[in-house]
Amino acid sequence: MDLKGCIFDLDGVIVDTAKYHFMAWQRLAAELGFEFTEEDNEALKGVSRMESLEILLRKGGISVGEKEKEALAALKNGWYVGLITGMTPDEILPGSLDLLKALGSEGILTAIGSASKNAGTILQGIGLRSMFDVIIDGNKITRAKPDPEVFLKGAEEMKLPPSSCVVFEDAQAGIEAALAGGMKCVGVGNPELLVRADMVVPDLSFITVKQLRNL
Ligand code: B16
Ligand code: MG
Repeated sequence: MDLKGCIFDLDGVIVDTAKYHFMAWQRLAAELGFEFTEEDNEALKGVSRMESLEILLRKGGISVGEKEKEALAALKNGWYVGLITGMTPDEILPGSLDLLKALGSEGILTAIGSASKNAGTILQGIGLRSMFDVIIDGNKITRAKPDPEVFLKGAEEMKLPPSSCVVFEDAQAGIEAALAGGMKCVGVGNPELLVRADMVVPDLSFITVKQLRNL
């Protein structure tokens, strides 16, 4: 492919904030009086905050009104922000920095394409904000993955056609979003769980710019 841009999901690709989301959701479930396991948490990866809450409430067999939902989501987010505020560059996942540097040195543009409204806080903590040309996060989009909006906006802000962009994603909904947007997609994680990606790697240290150009 004629590679000109790379769009990275944040949670699960650049950093593992899923563990902090889990701690905060688990605390909310405990306050509501039911158990929420790490296995339950899998269904929340890449999913928006409100959709995640819906899944959690279904698991607990709890039904509440819209106002209460907003309050519960805000409570969880407050705990979550408390956990991510202390993040440091040590938490950058393997291979991320080297790949970003290699892409930069070859003139390939880079973007974040994340569902999180807290992407700014995370990037600030891990010190990677300046490594990305474009940041599209949950504050800039109206439709959640698997809708391609987040990645299409990333390509648009980089002023690139989707066909010249590769997306890196750890969630199946994100892979579907990339493909729906007409982009190539590298899955990051377990190949048995990530289907339809053009290739799947355990983490970003397993991928080279040359391999990306060959997609
Ligand atoms: P927030 P990503 C996603 O980030 C997370 O994977 C998902 O678990 C979370 O619910 C979502 O962001 C919204 O996050 O509550 O911080 O707005 O994988 O798209 O980078
Ligand atoms: Mg993710």
